[in-house]
Amino acid sequence: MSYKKILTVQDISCVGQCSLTVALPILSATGHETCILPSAVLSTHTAGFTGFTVRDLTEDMPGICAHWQKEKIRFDAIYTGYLGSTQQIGYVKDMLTTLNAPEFVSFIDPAMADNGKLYPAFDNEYVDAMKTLIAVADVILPNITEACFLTGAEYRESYDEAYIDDLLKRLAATGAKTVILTGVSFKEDTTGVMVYENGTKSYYEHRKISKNSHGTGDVYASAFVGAFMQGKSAYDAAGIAAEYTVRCIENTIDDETHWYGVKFEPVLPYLIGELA
Ligand code: PXL
Repeated sequence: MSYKKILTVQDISCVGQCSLTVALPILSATGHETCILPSAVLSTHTAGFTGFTVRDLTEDMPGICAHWQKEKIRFDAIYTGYLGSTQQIGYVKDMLTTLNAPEFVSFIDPAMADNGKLYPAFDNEYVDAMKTLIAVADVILPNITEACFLTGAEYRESYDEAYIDDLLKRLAATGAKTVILTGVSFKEDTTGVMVYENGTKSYYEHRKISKNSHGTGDVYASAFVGAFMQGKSAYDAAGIAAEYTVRCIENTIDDETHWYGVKFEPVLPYLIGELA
């Protein structure tokens, strides 16, 4: 197994099983050193809880990065998720060229929208800044809603393969090298992931669970990054992450009290086994 040093930049939702509380354990389980840069601290995530507190950590970022540069700390990969402000997107762009080790890989999960809507904290200015970040990314992991916001394509709930092909081409035209488009479903009982690299697409199809779960985008992206950094191809990593995420949802679906996230922890041995 290879052992990489990965920096993940996303928020700490203290309760809610998303962002850093998901990325850190999953990346560690996939065998990598995981460093964190919290973008904000929230009492909970913003999808379903009300009255949550938010502390934006934008102001702390330049000092933290300057210290790392002084210490000559470099990362094999940077993986970003939910960011705290538009200004942070600029800081992250700088990090891709100041904190990068040789053979560096950047993974950008736009983490800003779902089901046709932006998350409450974000606006068009944030979307425009995110466009500039995905343009310099090695791998991007949008869902269909995010893909539409990032490319100006019309959001559709039902679609055909031609619509997805158009989205993939638009995403690649932004400059991102590898596109992992999640939540692509052509049939009632299956969904999947489109992997688009060098003008070639491949589809990983898997069973669909009707329940809409929170935090699964973060579970998916974290497992993908961990597997990819273990040397898996984008397609194999996409499949491993999908199978892991489906099992996490299945492990949670019968527990109505657990509506805010998925119980991903007991399924970690499965993920580890896939990478052994
Ligand atoms: O899972 C994405 C996410 C991350 N962080 C916060 C969120 C969400 C989704 O709503 O609210 C704070």
